[in-house]
Amino acid sequence: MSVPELTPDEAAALLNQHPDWELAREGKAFARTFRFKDFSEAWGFMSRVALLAEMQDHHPEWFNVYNRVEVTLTTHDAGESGGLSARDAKLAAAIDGLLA
Ligand code: H2B
Repeated sequence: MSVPELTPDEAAALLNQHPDWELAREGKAFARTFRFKDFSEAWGFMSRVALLAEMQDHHPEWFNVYNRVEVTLTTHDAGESGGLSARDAKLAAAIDGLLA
């Protein structure tokens, strides 16, 4: 099912609200790198994000090496071949909320 993509203005506003994130993939994704004390803390974070993702039925792309977790949010169902949507904005806010 198609989901509306954020407009460039909406994407800029999202970035403004989340200065630790960046637009990626030519504005089609939202990305942040997290660093933790060690692998255990990184994995704990990933477990909590996984629960959020299941609750929201919206799932991150991510890459983990030891204490580093690179998170990329994009909506597969947005636009013609994926893009940023309100679902990404909601999950980014929830992820930031875990660390607040
Ligand atoms: N996650 C992401 N990142 N994008 C989606 O379009 C998406 C998802 N769609 N999680 C959901 C699941 C969809 O495939 C299921 C069937 O609801």
